[in-house]
Order: sequence, then structure tokens, then C-alpha cells
Amino acid sequence: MKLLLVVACALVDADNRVLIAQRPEGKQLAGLWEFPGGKLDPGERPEEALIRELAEELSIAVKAPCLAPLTFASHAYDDFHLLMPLYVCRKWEGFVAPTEGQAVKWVRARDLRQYDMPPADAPLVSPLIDLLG
Ligand code: 9L3
Ligand code: MG
Repeated sequence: MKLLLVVACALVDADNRVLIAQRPEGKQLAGLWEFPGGKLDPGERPEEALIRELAEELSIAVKAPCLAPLTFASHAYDDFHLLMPLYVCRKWEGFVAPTEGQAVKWVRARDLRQYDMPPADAPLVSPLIDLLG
């Protein structure tokens, strides 16, 4: 099975809330709430992909994504195996402005379970609650 590498980010604001984005209509998994991110371009390092994806999707410039992923999602879809590190980031420049028409929300970690998430993202919630309370 093909391995797909995707990066995701838990953006955390000053009130310890985490940003989730709703996948737009027309995309796979439309309507589900995810941690923003996307596929690595060929040869790209994960941290570079994270900075690029958040600039493209949310118009922000991430500064110093934490050095190591908090955890990894690993999920086998029908046609590919998704491996996705989750980075935590508290520093960025600019204001979050979604560029793909996606809805976004700032949510306390413990409230994340109230949102329907892709199967890869849902298991990332527990480690985030452990980190953020
Ligand atoms: N995906 C799952 N959870 C996420 C992200 C950013 C992506 N938090 C999955 C959805 C798609 C694949 O990874 O199957 C590629 O993502 P995109 O490029 O369609 O956003
Ligand atoms: Mg994306």
C-alpha cells in the first residue's frame, strides 16, 4: 500500500485553545474538522511543509514550529496509508485568514471530542489534552 506523508499542526493561542479547520466541500472528507496541514512536496522536510501549508491555507507565517512532533497519526485508508506528524505551534505572524473557504474554530483541547474528525486526526486529541489540559 502506498505511504502518504502529511503534516498537521496544532496551533495554540494565548488562551490555550487549538485551531481546527473544516474540510471544504468538494474535498475528500468534506465537512470533517481537522488539524490544518497537508501533503509534503517531493523532497520537502516536514517542518518546511508545515510552514508552507499554513501560509497557503491560513495566511500565517509560523515561527519555530516546535522541534519535534508531539505524536504521529497513522491510519490506513482504502487506497493509502497516511502517516502524519502533529506539530504544536504557539508562535506565528499575521492573523488567521482561511484562503480556501474553510470554516475555522478555536477550541479547548478537552472540547475537541465534540467535533467529527477524520479517522487519522481523532486519536491525536488525547495527547493534546495531556499536553494542554
Ligand atoms: N488529512 C487528514 N488529516 C489532516 C490533514 C491535514 C490531512 N489533519 C488527510 C486528508 C487527505 C490527505 O490527508 O486524505 C491529504 O490532505 P489534503 O491535502 O487533502 O488536505
Ligand atoms: Mg490541507
